[in-house]
Amino acid sequence: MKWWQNAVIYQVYPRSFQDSNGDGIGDIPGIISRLDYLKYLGVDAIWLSPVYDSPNDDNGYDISDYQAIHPDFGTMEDMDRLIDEAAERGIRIVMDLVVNHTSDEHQWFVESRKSKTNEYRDFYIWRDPVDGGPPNDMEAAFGGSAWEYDEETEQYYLHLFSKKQPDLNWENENVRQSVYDMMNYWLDKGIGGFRMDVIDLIGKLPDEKITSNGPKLHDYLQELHEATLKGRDVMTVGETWGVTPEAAKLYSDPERHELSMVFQFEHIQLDEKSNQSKWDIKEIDFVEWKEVLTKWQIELKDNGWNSLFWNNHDLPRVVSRYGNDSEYRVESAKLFAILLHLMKGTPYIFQGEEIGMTNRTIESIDEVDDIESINMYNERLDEGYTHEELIHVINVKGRDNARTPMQWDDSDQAGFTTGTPWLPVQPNYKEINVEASRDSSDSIFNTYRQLIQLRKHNPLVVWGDYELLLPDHPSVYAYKRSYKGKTWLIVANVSGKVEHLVSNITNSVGDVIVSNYDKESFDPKQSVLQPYEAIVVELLD
Ligand code: TEU
Ligand code: CA
Repeated sequence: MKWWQNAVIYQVYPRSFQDSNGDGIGDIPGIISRLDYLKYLGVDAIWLSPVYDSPNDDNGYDISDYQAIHPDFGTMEDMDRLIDEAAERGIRIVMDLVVNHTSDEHQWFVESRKSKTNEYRDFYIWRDPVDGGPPNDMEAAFGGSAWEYDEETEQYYLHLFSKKQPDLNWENENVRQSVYDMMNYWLDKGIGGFRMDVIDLIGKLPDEKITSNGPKLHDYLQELHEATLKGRDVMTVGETWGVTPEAAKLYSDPERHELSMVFQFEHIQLDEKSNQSKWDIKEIDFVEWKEVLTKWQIELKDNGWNSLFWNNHDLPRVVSRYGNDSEYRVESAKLFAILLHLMKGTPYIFQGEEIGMTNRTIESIDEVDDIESINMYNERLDEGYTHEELIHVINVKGRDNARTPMQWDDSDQAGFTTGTPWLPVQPNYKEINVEASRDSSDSIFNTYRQLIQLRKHNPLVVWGDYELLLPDHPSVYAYKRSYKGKTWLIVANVSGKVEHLVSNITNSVGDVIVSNYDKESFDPKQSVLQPYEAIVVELLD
């Protein structure tokens, strides 16, 4: 068994976690000051979103120096101390690895754009104009063409994200070797591994307009493994938006020596109209949602490994998105925790999820920080969308939802900063905060704590087979996990209505293992489920 197979990972978005010096920006000393909290929660590792030097065009996902810490976040000494102090508490630090692209202010790109013969020219993807315009019609994720013209050398460079994020040319062996050297620098510091940003794009063939899953992708990853990860007890998780279960096995089958696991986003994308964008939203079909989650549980059960998540720094808050963030906030937040943490794979908690933090509501585009939302707003306003519909969709899907400051207590600025936070604290912090949650036994926080301990102490949670029950039920999600003759039943009413459940499960039932309604018994043959009720029981013979 690998350490990450019964681990729970906690994602820290450093700008918004804890400020230590009153400049309104979260920082590494701030994270260190909260390690005891994370230890108490019980997590095994922190996935740390980028803390490297960056002009912050995309909040740190545009890196200008992989081996320097952004002064906003602290110094390399602070970083080394974070790794050590976390280790003392049994927590590993998993670094964000953003190597599909760099910042345009990275020294490699500064050199590259100087001349066609510069030794760094081929570190990036440069092409001649075609008919006086860009080489082809590829689009960037943050709007506009993926090609940017550079006057200096009269060629275009490729950027799949913002124009300040030029794509690295992975076909160049020197690029790959430089990335491996940088990775080894971090691995030698004793980090716990890497989360690999949009790693499925590195095998791109821009001339053929192929971006994800290019032909050499897996060769590169095997080479990367050999050069960096081999023989080290670390975990890796690739961010792969376009992955299928078949491809996920290619990444995560241990025999292939690539990655520990990938993030797949199929369940996340079920609220998008087909072949449109994240902003073109539709109602989720609940039965389909269960089917998709089940498919991944079944497909990766033997030769691969799943990551389990509802949230990250790019996604809206789970309780607002799939649950009910007003009347049933506590119940529905616990329900989604229970559903996810009883599945097979490695669960991830995004900061604030463990206290049921909610989406942010804005009225004006001036309130938005995120480049993705701002560019979309401007582009679509020109195309004729109304202000109201655009603000609505930003409130539903925008990335700032996840990025508001962590709510620690009910003091000014929620205990996040003594200054003015870079993004406003949510007005609901007086009620929703760590201090209010930590010491109350029936809090969302304590449900997360309990679920983490269940995984630690029950091999069934880590290894058990998964079976979906009542697949066509329009509001109940029920599944079984079984391992070595033991079976647990998980039942959740994913609706705000009372549900009368009838099933053909004839087993007698053991103790209640988890419940978000304090239930002491449960009859699966026939029962009444309260709004957003979730319960876990053992099935006996
Ligand atoms: O995200 C990948 C990505 O494709 C996002 O643009 C995604 O489509 C969108 O945000 C979903 O809401 C990764 C990082 O997680 C993101 O923060 C970065 O902006 C992006 O890569 C570029 O590095
Ligand atoms: Ca600070």
